[in-house]
Amino acid sequence: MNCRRRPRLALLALAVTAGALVPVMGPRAAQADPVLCERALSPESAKFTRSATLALQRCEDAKVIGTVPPATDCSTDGGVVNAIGRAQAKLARKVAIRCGGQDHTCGTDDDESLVSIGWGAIGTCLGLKGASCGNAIGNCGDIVTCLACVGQAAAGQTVALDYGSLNSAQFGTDSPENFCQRSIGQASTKFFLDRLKALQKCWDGRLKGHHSNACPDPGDGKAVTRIAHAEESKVSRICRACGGADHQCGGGDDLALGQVGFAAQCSDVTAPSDGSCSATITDMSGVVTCVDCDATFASDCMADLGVSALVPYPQDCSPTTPPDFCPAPVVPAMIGQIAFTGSPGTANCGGARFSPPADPPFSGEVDDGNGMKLADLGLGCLYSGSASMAGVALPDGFTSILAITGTSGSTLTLGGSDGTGPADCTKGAGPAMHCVNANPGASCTLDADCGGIPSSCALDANCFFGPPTPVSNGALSICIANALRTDACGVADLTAMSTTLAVALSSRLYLTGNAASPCPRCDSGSCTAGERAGMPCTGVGTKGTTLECPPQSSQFIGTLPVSLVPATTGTSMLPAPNGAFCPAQTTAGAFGLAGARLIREVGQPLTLAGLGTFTTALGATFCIPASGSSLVDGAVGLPGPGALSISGTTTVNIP
Ligand SMILES: [Ca+2]
Ligand SMILES: [Ca+2]
Repeated sequence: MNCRRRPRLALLALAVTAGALVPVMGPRAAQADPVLCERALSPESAKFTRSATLALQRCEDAKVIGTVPPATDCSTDGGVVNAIGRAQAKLARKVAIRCGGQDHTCGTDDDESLVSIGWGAIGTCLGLKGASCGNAIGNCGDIVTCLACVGQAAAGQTVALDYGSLNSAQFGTDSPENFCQRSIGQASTKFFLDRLKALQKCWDGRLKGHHSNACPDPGDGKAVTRIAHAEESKVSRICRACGGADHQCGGGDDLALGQVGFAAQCSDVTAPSDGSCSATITDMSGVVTCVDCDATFASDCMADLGVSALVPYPQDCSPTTPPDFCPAPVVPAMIGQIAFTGSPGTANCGGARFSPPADPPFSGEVDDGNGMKLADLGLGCLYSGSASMAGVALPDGFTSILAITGTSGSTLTLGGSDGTGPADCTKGAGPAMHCVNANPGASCTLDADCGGIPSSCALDANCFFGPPTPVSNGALSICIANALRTDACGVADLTAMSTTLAVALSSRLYLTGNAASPCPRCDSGSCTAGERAGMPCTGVGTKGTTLECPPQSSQFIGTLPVSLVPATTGTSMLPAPNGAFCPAQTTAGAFGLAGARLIREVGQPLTLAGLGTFTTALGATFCIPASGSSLVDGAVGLPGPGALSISGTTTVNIP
C-alpha cells in the first residue's frame, strides 16, 4: 500500500462504519492459518481430479486400442476404482494436515473453522450439474467428500463425452478412424486437465497474495496464455488426426463422423466462462467446439469449488436451478404498468451494532442461534455487511415504474420500463461505459482507465432506484446513488395480493463529508451542492434529495453490488447456522452482531386502498458480494448479508 492511500483507508473505514470506534474483529480461529488450509483445498482437489480423470482415461484408451474388450465399464473397473480410492485417501490426508488443526484430524475442536476458510455458508455440498453430490458440510472431512464427489463427477463426465460415443467397430483396427478416436479422447482429456491446472495455479497465486485478480483473466498474467496454448495443441492434434488430407478440421475431406463416432448432442451444460455447450454435432469442427466447451465447464466448476473463500460457486455449475422470480409471461403483451411510490419508514434505523436500537415501525429482526431476537430491523432501512455499519434510512416519495409484460396464470409478469425518465424507469445499465469518478465521464473499458478506483469504470446508469440516499456521519458522511444494474422484473399476483421483484442495483458511494446534508439537496428550487450546485431542481420526499442534484463525481469511492433477489411482500429469510450468511463470508454474523444466525424481513401484502391502488411493503434479505474495493469490503464486511424493507403505494394501471 502506498502512502497516499493510507489516510483514505482510515477515512473510509470510519465513514462506512458510521462512527464505530471499535475495530472490526473477525472470529478467526487462533489454531492455525486458514490460508494454508485454503491453499491445500485447491491444489489437492485438482490433483485428485487429475488422478481420477487419468485412471478413467487410461481404461477408455485401452478399449480404443483394443487391449481390453469394448464392453468394459471403466467406472466400475477394479483398477480404476482402486486408483480413485487411493487418490481420495491422499486428498483426505493432505486436507486433514492443513485444515484439521494440531491433531491433523477433521471433525475435532481444533479444526480451522468452516467460516474462516469460506465454507461456512455452504451447508451442503454444492455439487455439479449432472451429478449427485449433496453431502452435508460440517467439517473439513465433509469438504473432502464433496471435493472428491464433484471431482470424480467432473472426471467421469469429461471422459464419457470424450470417449463414450466412439464407434467400437473401429476399436483396435489401427484404421485412420481408430487413430482419430484415440486423438479425440487423449487430446480432449488433456485439455481439461491442462485448463484445470492453469486455473488452479492462478487461484493459488491469489491465495499467496501475488495478485488480487479474477482467474484466468487477468489472473496471474500466465493462465490465459497457458490455456490458449493447451487449446491450440488440442485442436491441432484432433484435426491432424481427423481432418483428412489437409490435416485441418473442415475443407470437406475430414473423416466421416459416423465412422469415428461421437455424441450427436454436446453436453447440456453452460460453462461459466464460455456459455452454453448445448449444440448438435455434425462434423469434426463440432466435435472440437464441444469438447472445448465441456472441458471449460468442468474445469471452471472444479477450480471455483476449490477456492470457495475467493469466489462464489457459479450457478451454472450447480445441479439446482434458482427459483425463477421472473417467469416469462405465458400470454406476452405490454398491457400497462405498475407504479410503486415509497413512503417514509422509521425515523431511526438504529446505530452501529444497533446501539441505539432502531425505532418502530419494524419490518424484521436479527436472531441468534437459539431463535432469540438480537435486534429489530426498522421499516424503510438498509442494513449491510458483517461489520458494524449503522442502518441506512432509504429515501421516500420517489416512484419506480414497472411494465406489465403479460400474464402467467393468475399473475401479472413485470419487466423493466422506460418510465418517464431516469428517476422512475427500471431498465438496466449500459451498454456504454464511462468513468463514474469524472464529469463529464471519459469513456473507458477498465477501472485503470479511470485512475484505478474499483468499479469506477461502469456501465452508464440509465435508471435509478429512488433519489440519492444520505448517510450522515460527521465529516465522514456519504451519499449513495442506487443505479439499476439490470432490468427490474417480477410478478404481481392480484389474487394472492403478493408481489415479488428482482432488482439488481449498483450502489455508488460518494464521500461528501457533509454531516448536515450528506447528499446535495434541492432547497428552494436549487441544488445546495454537488455537480449542479445552484442549478434548478425539484426535491423528492422528506429527504429532499434528487437525481437532479448529484454529488461531485470526484467524491466517488466505490460501488456496492446489491441484488434484491427477491424483494417480496411475503417473508424473506437468510439463515446461517454457523454464522456465515453468504458465500465466501469470512467474518461471522450480520450488521456488527457476531452472534447473528438468522435475518428476517417481513413485507406486507397488497392492501386495497382505492381503485387500482394498494398499500404494501417489500422486504428483502440477500448477499452482497465483494465490491472489488478492499477499502469498502473491509469496512462494510463483505462478502456479507444485507437486509432491506420499504413501504409504499402500488398503483396498477391497465388502460
Ligand atoms: Ca482437528
Ligand atoms: Ca480437413
